Amino acid sequence: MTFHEDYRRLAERLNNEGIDVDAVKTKLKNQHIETPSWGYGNSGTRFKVFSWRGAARNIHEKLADAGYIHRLTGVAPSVAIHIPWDKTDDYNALSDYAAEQGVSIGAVNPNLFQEDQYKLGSMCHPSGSVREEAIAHMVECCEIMEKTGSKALSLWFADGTNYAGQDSISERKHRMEAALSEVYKHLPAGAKMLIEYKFFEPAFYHTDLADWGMSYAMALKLGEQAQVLVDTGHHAQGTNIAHIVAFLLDEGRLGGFHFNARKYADDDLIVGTNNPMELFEIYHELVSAGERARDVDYMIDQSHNIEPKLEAMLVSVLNCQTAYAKALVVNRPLLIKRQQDGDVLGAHRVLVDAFETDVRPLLMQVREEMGRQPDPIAAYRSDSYVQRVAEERGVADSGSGGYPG
Ligand code: PSV
Ligand code: MN
Repeated sequence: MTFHEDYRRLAERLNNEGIDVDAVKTKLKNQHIETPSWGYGNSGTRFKVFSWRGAARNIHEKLADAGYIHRLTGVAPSVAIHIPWDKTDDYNALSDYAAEQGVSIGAVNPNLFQEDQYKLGSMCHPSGSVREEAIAHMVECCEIMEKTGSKALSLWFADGTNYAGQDSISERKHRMEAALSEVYKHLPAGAKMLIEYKFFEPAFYHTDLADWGMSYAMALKLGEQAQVLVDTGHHAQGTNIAHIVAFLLDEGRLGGFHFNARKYADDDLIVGTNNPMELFEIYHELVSAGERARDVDYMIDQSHNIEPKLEAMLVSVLNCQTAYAKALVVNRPLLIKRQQDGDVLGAHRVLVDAFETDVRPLLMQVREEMGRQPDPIAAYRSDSYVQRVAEERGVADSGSGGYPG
């Protein structure tokens, strides 16, 4: 195949730069991107959900699809679940079914935004009884973690207010602290609580955890198991996410990512499409942090509407793989030297050189060594899986568990 010669030339170039290509390949083989169950069902915007023929209708079909993505890529071995969308009576059976599909259950995401009682919030709701219900739901999710072997409780709150004076911001903060510390006691041993933030939507005057600093403050109060989750779509325009990542890594509090791409708001587009340089910068900070990035969870959080579900997920995983590969081929000794010399553009050039490196032959080689198809998109496009599930499943109504829009 043609890529072998390209790979040989690239490996030679990298070796000449002092980069250990075998070590790079080992890291790429150990990469782990978690896909979300809600990315496999019908989902969309608040204007319209375009139903997709063959979209998964239940958690079993979602796990089967995730297993397919893992078979194609070799780097997506776990699936985040959302409760109650993915609720089932028998979580042991669900874990077994996931294992049969070649995947495991990853982060458990409680849903604290779709019930009527959460109109004014969940953890920060003015009513103590609503807060109790929210806490009980999260404790139930901790129990599901025990049963499924999940190691992450991933929390995002739609809590906030729409108008100045609607509620006391500081009181709501106290309610959040109290509720989180209650839930923290129920975390399974060795598990993480991931605290996500978002500066707007669905609340528009203030959200109770608006940025990384607020999540970080909560995590510090709770304890070591509490960590910040960075969703790349949850920042104001122009925010330097790589800086946030570097800071949290240095503090030992970066728990994980929700990857997606955005242009205007929380657009949930395919990660690395309109922001490849930003994704590379993030991975560069992760690679630079070395061992300090060891326990970070990498998850996709996207909700596709007009894109074919499986191809969108596949491209998402591959884009993360590409960004990681580019970050791994940064000539670090040269970068450090130029930084110390105060060589502004020379240092920048080292990053640009890595970003502009065509890592496709390297990734093809890695996939071949992993026993996968070198080009997963070509493999997917010539495969019958999509056609088969379209025939078997037909068109589900939009209530198949996912963002209804
Ligand atoms: C909503 O903005 C959101 O995308 C959050 O990021 C959550 O992580 C996700 O949905 C799942 O509830
Ligand atoms: Mn998210």
